Amino acid sequence: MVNNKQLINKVKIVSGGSRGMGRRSVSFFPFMAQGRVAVNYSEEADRDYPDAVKGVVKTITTGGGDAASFEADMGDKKAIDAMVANVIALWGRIDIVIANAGICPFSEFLEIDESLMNKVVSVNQTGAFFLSQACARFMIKNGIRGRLVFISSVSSIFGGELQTHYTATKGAMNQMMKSIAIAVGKYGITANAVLPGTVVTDINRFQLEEDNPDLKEYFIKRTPIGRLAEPKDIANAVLFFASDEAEAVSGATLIVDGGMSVNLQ
Ligand code: RM4
Repeated sequence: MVNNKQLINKVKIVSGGSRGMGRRSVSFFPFMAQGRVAVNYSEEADRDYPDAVKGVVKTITTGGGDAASFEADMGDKKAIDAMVANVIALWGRIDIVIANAGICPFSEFLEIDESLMNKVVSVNQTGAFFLSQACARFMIKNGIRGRLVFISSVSSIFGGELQTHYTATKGAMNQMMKSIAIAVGKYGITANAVLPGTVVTDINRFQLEEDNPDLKEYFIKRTPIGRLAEPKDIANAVLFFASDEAEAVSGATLIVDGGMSVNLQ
């Protein structure tokens, strides 16, 4: 059993932490709510949710934790590097990175233009890369045996008709994670990926609950445990990868989807 207490004093940074899985990962667990948590958000991405990040910080601080919000577009390396420097300036360390920020504008294959493709790649793939790189650089310099946890997706191994851009970035994330795991292992740092199945969050709420509710029911019917995975289920997997008990787990991918992706026949 993972001992949450071991994580409380560690500094966590969650990209895209103001909403969706990032929010739940942050606020769901005591080890997050009572610890020191850097909650990344993007003003652009949260323009329709102006108070989201304040709510997350409040959840943590009222839970006895220490939290601060850090604005950075995860598609901008300079902004990422500045954010990491600010987290270090505030707390003096980074122990756990949850590279969660991701976008999935459902689009017809033939209608995806260069701008949209570059946006999805820059946030989902290169953003996660440069966040982990900046944090690993600090961990290595300071002898911190840290944890890099990437929020990938079942879409990294299965296709999606309206996700030709998104699935490419998640497949790349898995391979990136494996290579990073090799590169940082000698420093006692691990890198792993959680692969959520269909989890209803802001990224897909419109598609699943307004545009095509039948699709949500279809996914539920295909899920052996009888319900879709929820953000708390993803947070459980994050908790394990972030723990001391996962010291020998690196380069791993863990599907969290209630069994849906193996239920083909
Ligand atoms: C996931 C999976 C879900 C979709 C999200 C956006 O990888 O494909 O079905 O709703 O992406």
